[in-house]
Amino acid sequence: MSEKMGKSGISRRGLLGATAGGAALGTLGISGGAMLGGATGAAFLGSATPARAASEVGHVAPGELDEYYGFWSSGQTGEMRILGIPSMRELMRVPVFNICSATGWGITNESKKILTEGLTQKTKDYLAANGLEFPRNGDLHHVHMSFTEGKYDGRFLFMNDKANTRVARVRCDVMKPDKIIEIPNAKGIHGLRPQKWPRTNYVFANGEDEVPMVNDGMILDDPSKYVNFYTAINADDMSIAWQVMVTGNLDNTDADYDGKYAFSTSYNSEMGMDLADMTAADKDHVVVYNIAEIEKGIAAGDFTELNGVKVIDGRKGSEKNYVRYIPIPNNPHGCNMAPDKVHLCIAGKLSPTVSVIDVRKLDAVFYEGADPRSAVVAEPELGLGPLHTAFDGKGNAYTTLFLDSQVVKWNIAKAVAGEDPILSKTDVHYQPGHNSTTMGETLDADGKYFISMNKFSKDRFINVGPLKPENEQLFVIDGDKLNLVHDGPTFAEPHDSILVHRSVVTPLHVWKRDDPMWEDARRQAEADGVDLDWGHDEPIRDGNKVRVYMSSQAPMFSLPSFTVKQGDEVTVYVTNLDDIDDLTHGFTMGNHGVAMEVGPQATASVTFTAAQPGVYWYYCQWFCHALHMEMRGRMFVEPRGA
Ligand code: RUQ
Ligand code: CUA
Ligand code: CA
Repeated sequence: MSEKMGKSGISRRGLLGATAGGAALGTLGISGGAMLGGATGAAFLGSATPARAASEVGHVAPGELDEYYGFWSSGQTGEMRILGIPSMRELMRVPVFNICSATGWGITNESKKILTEGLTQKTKDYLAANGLEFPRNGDLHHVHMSFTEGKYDGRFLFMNDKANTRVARVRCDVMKPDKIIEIPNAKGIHGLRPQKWPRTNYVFANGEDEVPMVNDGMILDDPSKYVNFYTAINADDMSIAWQVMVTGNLDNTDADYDGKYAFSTSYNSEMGMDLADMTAADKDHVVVYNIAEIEKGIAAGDFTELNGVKVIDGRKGSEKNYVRYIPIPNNPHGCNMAPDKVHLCIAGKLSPTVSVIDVRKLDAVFYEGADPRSAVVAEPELGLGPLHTAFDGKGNAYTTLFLDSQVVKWNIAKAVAGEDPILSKTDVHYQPGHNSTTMGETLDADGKYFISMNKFSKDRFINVGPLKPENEQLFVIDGDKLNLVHDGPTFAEPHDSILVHRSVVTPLHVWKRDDPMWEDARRQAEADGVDLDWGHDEPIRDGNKVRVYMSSQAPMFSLPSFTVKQGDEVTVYVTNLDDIDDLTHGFTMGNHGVAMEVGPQATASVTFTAAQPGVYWYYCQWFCHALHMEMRGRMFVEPRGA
């Protein structure tokens, strides 16, 4: 067999010289017409984009495209989701902190590398003691996009994992994570926001849980020695830029539109360790970080190095010009910067108020010693349990009222003028947490749609057992009225979302062959003298490590079988040669707990031990062709000593 021929007898030139679908069909002696029922035919048919009719606001007819992307957190599911707005169709689930059977996230070598390389050694050690290479869960609350000059720039999405103190970055060109890092020192990364101005140089992340500064067991139940950390991550390489040690815990965060200040809410300024103590004081605080002063302090060496991170001391009494603490009533939660560039809105949670901070007054607080409360220019009473605030770019704010099960629309200028700011209240079902408006956290805020992300659905849907879905409600903003256009369940348990105009995001249809995602595979293939694009007829043996290279092209793998020995550590590399929209293949090795997605023009790899002799079938698990079921092959595992 020639080097350019696979076991299936398809020549490489033959494949590359024609469209992928056509070449495969021709080889099989099946006419294109016979295949039109298959996915390949559908992909061809879909390439002619039908004219799409304009529709009424909030309604998207079947076949019409949405105007906005919704990027959704999924809470304790650990993935990011992509929705179409206003249809609220769920378009994609992007595994990030979770393990995914469909895509192989957490199973492939490429994803395992991303999931492990950013962990601290200490975490790797105690995970190993539990038989794990990386955490198998995540708690993803906040998804936010990178900014350039106060507007989304469509490059990256950043998100937190509260459960395992991690931050991830997702590439918007392929909608896959490329970096996941554990944040040293801090515990329980909750609030997360990218810097808005001049661009996202930093991603800011709040540590919610208090622990001893050096958490090595020498200090245990002595909360007077506990601290919290605010972290600035370099967005371009996902390294830690610096941390600020603060008094009180940290909940939500946001940044201004001038690149000068960032903010965190704290509900536990008391440093209480139980509910009674965490709610004891009638005021907690917002921490204001002075970015330029912190950078100066770092440059001047005014830091302690802790686990490789430069840490500035911003605790009460030693805050210098690095931070200020602004007293805010009672266990505040949401922290939202208005796109008027002036007003920061802090939701009171246990207080029925939203505290409005004028960021122009912060210079006086820092440099002239003004009373920190002098920056609070309004504190309107809006209703019970205010949690988060969204904006329409027209001077209005929309705050969720958890206890009232309402969203209140109010006018910021009226609140500042001391007038009654409430414009309307709308019932939502039930107990809303986060909310967002289209482009509402950017200078492009357009005030078109509003989403209320409700924590309880109760009686809203037919009963599915004791575990109920959440409920999300999308409204068209119509003057002061909110008109409901979607009311539907979501699974555990979205917190935050952003609604991004589709013009901002332009993902690829097929991967580029030189993508860095599989650079290890590329390097290994080169070392093995194998053309990664095509694969190799025989496994490459290297002691008891065996590398199997194959390509896939609907509806075939280039290798109908391969042989290894019992006990071999087998790595299978699959390159999808199909260069067609929506033509994803997969690779599942039966009874080995191994599956992966291989997107068009992508390479993916997976490693497992062939522990038991016998015949094992592998197959493509993404439906790719009328002969998708036939897209399979055998692994022969020879008994040891045979
Ligand atoms: S924060 S509503 Cu409010 Cu993570 Cu969830
Ligand atoms: Cu390839 Cu299914
Ligand atoms: Ca408190």
